[in-house]
Amino acid sequence: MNSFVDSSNIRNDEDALRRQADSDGYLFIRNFVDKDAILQARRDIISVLREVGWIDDGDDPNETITSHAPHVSGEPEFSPVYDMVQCLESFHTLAHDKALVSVIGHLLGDDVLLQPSNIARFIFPTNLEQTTPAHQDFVHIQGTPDVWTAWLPLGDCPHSMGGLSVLSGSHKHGILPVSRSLGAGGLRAHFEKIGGEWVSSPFENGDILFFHSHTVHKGLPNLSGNRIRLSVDYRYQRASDPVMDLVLTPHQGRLSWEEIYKEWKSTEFQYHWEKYELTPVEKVPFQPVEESGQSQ
Ligand SMILES: O=C(O)CCC(=O)C(=O)O
Repeated sequence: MNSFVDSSNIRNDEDALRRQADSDGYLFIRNFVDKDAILQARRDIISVLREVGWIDDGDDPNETITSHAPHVSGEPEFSPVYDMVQCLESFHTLAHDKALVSVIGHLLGDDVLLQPSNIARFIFPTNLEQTTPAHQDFVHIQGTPDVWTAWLPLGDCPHSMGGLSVLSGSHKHGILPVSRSLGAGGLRAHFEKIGGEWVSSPFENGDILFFHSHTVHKGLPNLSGNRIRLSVDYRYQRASDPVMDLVLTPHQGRLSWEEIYKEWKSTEFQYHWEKYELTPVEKVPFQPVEESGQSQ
């Protein structure tokens, strides 16, 4: 697979970033996000996953070796652990990284809204059929097409751990039909007819990928054999655009914001979206098609 186009050398050039984002539907920038903030979130998540036994005990607080049976989002055992991670201040604070938000400002303008429903992912190495299928985020987050996702692994992510791949230029083809699938989101986009090239690169700590809500992308299998891949995805839009009501609630909807904020030390980023007058809209269900092309 070919590498991402590397936009590191245009990181401060607003027009060039916009041109690149418009051309390929994504931006990949190396060595960009505050590494200490990433490592703090990584350590906090690892500490939760150690507490529940999903990551093996060891001397290195940054290590994600697992000998535990795999778990995926949607299983009853997954939810309480995911909710513990949702309560971590460092995980939500990272979404406000100044460099990261400045790129979104270049793409969208000044009134940037971070959709508060931040997502953490822990991808086990042993259930590869649950690798995130090719999809467009718009199907899940709606509101406005002008949403940009920031995806970053928490720490290094060599090819052996998978990572994320993007179908370059696919954001120009509108919303594609979907079928039910295993893996995060549960829906697979029918991208086969639109052409384009799948691209990806290994990530080092601090590297980041941005992509448009219409850009087709997929997870790559975690082939490390024994390590959990940790990553986050954060989503940004204009505050003046409609926003789907569900993304204003904590991801997966079990906790309240009060519960999430209970142990936080700072109030700086709590209820950050309330300074805007938002236009919430309801989610419109997408009808999956059968693989034969028949509507269900
Ligand atoms: O990390 C993954 O496996 C999937 C992430 C993703 O698809 C997304 O951020 O939309």
